[in-house]
Amino acid sequence: MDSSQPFASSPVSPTTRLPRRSKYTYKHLSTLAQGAPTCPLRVIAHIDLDAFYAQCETVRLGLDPTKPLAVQQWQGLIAINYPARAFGLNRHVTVAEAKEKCPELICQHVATWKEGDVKWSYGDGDEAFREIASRKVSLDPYRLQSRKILAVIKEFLPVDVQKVEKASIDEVFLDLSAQVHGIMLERYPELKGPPPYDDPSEPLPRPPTTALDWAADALVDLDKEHSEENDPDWDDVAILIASEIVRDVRREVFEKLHFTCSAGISKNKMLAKLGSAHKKPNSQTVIRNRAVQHFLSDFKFTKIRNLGGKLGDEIVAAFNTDTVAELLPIPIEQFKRTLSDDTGSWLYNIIRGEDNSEVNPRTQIKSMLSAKSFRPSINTLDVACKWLRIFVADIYSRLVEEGVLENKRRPKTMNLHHRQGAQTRSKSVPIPLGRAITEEGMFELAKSLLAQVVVDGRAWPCANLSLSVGGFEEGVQGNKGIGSFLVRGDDAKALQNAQPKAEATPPPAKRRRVDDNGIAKFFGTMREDSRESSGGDPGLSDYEQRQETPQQVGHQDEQWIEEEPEGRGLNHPSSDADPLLPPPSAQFASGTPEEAAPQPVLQDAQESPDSYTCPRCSTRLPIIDQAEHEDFHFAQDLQNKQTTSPRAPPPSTTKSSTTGSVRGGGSARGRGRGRGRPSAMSSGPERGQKRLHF
Ligand code: TTP
Ligand code: CA
Ligand code: CA
Repeated sequence: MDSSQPFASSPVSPTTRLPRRSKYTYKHLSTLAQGAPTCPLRVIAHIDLDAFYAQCETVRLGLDPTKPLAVQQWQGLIAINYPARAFGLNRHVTVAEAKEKCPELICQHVATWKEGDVKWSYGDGDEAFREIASRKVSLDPYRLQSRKILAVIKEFLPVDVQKVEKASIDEVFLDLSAQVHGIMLERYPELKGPPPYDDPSEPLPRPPTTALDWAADALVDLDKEHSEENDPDWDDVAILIASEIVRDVRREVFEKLHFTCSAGISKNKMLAKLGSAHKKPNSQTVIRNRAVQHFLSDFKFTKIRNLGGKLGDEIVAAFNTDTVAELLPIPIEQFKRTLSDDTGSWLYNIIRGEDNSEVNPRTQIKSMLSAKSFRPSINTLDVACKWLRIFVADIYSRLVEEGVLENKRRPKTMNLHHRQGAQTRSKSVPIPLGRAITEEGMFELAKSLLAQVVVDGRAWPCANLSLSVGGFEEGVQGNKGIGSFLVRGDDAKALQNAQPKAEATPPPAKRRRVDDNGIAKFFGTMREDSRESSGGDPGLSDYEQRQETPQQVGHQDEQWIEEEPEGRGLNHPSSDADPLLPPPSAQFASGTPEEAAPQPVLQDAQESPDSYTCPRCSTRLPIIDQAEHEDFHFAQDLQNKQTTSPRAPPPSTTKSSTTGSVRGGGSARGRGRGRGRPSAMSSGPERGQKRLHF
């Protein structure tokens, strides 16, 4: 399908000698300078690192890149370098199978955090797998390389015209239009104009008919109606210049960091992305405008951006085909009828290679998440807090890289998602403005969120915990006092809460939430609209919940969450089950079957050998609820401790309305709330306090 033959123009023929006019106008040329998405001369590149994690390990360990290497996560392989692929290895083989097929394979396990650690480390794969329950994968080393690569690319491209979008950990889109425009004017001064009759709709002169040197690029063959005998027009020239730039970028990345990558160059993002995967490794593929139909017609449309998931499946079902070629004869009206007007026209255009989506240079992170699924589930606050420590260390190190120490950017909120069975509960809290974000401070906030879950009851067993920070904002740099900039809305509230009481202005009355259980008042910084839901954090998209995200969330391909996989070890985003989210059917309102069904009441707990009486509050509870009940006291002790701290609002005088829901020996399981709770707050021996030392 592609030819590596240099594209040579034909000698000037009698027909081309006549009016040598381009198909493109001066107007088109000026829209190229602006990088307009509708410009027919537009040039976009997509760069994707070859076997990325594997290359990271090869580079980190200083290994010979021709040696087969795979990156292992528990017992699965998540990245396989090209020398290893030559042995037929792919992501679907196990470590044992891989070693059988390729005995000299180097298997490097990803870095992990170990429960209780404050730093991730590299270690032996077998050991990591044995300790899967107490370890969590860290992608920090790959993020670091990713950032370095992005920095090299940005440094290499001219600052004033660059448009770079980080699309995933190992991919970028470049809109090269403006840069290419500049080079075209330098190389072909006849383009500088002005246009004849000062009319921008006048066609440009034809480019000179010298051969275009495509160097070692993979050139996709032209559509049927075109031939290499046709002289090139400016779109060919533009794409050739882009291809030169991309070759230089790739060379720079290799020379500076020793990474190879592949690239696609075409008129839009969708084609460029298909192009980068077309010939790997270490190659670039050029899809000229005249080659688009030919290139696309062989494709399954499910390979196209945004058609890989559910929408693609629906289209396959509706039209009984998965190929672009078979969709092409279908009229737009039929697409619209079947799929809605917007999706129908989008599909009609996309299979014709039309995609006006812009390269979005905002590569700022929108949220950061650190999570762990527990198998088996965890059952105590001590263990949960150890994980919170790791999540905080993980997120904090990323925050530092984001410039949080210099107060360049800082997150506004912290969220904790807690999953038990099919139910996920989310708690969120504003991160107080006006003081530095520290690891310790974050840990305290995280614990306060967890304590809220515990106090609500039904915290254990816990199948998944995830901590995220979000709502990133530009911070204030330099030594500006807190009063020297304007603080609004939630920030103002957070700030008020963060100030020592004497300095704080009380929030407006309507904002002051009367929280019956008093916990909101105790956690002075708790968001007043603190949410609880079964569907994750409604403030974050599914995509954001999964990972550290660039600003734009539309691009869903090839994004990996850095938590343990469902199934056999891969975090493929297209896998059916999202470990962080409940299945759609699991709505909080409807409750789990256990919640919906009336629970048996302990008729005479005193006689039951499986019950115990809490020495602190004299509540009698089933023995299985003992740990949770003790955690409840712990959380309440923490509450009391914090209530008396100078920064927190005054202690609540409102008694928790839910404390009354559990009477000694009565049902401890009312609708998912109150399980394991005492019948009244009491100040018995401070047994739970010792658990403060994590
Ligand atoms: P990809 O770019 O899809 O793959 P790759 O870079 O390993 O190989 P290629 O040369 O074909 O581009 O993914 C980038 C990294 O993301 C990959 O190195 C490891 C990680 N990843 C997973 O963790 N799980 C997965 O299922 C996939 C596909 C990738
Ligand atoms: Ca890649
Ligand atoms: Ca990729």
